[in-house]
Amino acid sequence: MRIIHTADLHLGSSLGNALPADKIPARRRELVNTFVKLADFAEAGGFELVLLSGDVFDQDLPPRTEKEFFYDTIKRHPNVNFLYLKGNHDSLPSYTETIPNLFTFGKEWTCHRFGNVCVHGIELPEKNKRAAAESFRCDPDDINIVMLHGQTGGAADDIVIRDYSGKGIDYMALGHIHSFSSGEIDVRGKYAYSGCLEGRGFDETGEKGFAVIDTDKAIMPEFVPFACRTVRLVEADITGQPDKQEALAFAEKLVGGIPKNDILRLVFKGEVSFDTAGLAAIAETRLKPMFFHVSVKDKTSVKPDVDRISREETLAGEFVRLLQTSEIPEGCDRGRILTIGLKAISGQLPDYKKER
Ligand SMILES: [Mn+2]
Repeated sequence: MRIIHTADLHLGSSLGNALPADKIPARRRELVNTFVKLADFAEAGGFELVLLSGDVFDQDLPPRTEKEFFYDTIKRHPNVNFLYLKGNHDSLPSYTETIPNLFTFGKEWTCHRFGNVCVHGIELPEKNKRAAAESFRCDPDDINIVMLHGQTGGAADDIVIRDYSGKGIDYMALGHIHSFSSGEIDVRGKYAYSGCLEGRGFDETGEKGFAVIDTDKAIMPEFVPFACRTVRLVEADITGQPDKQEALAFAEKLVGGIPKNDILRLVFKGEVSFDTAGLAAIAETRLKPMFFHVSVKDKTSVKPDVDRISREETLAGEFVRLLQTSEIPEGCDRGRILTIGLKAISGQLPDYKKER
């Protein structure tokens, strides 16, 4: 039996932290559409089960559009069984009707059987997730899949993987962590986080998709990239670049191979000998037509020509001479004081702070 494991769709996300207001409605529709495409993919590829390991919706009371789309998609794919375990964002039931190919879970262990495949799940409490492991039972002669939502670790409020070892589990389909990762429960079982289906912000960079397993073979979760666009973080170290134009050209070359569809954050880094005021804004304007959305940050530090400035009969010169002969309190960075002081004197401090 071929099975898709996904989680953390976060349908109905506000997306306000990552995208400008004019891009949000389109991106929100994309989150829904990628789920529809996943259902199409499942049906076309003969997948019998789609496991949804929590946080399908971004909030307990999801927007009506997203809610309707989600349940309609399930109804329109009657040959695929959808198993929906609630997470910490969608902890209240949002289903109001019975759908024959939708299977849900609750606060006690529930098992849904499909031939020799048993899918067990429990909606874990916020505190003391460990207690659930003690009450877990299954028949080791079945193929046992466990769905859980939460982070793995060693504390009482974590999902502790070793608590589930030796219990006859073949696969744990986890949700909550937004990147794919996998590991071993014991000699028999594997666990995996599928990651989210689409990256929503600059804290969800890199390829996103779902995991597939085949219970007729040795179970080995395989990651399938599926997002319609990728959020990428690119760091451009412009140390040694002689001026703004060269720094821009360098950055443009660096991001040249990134697909036009993507969402990009470019961060300028390094120590430079020229004034970078306006660099981030110019780069953003230039790169804007190339991507769905671009955000540029300037995290460079300026390496001022201290020798030259220290000889000037200017306020900057006076500041540099004073700084050179001053004791710096412990924990303070002379270079940073120099950078911020010179920015303040030249009136660029507001820009400089905004760009960071
Ligand atoms: Mn979660």
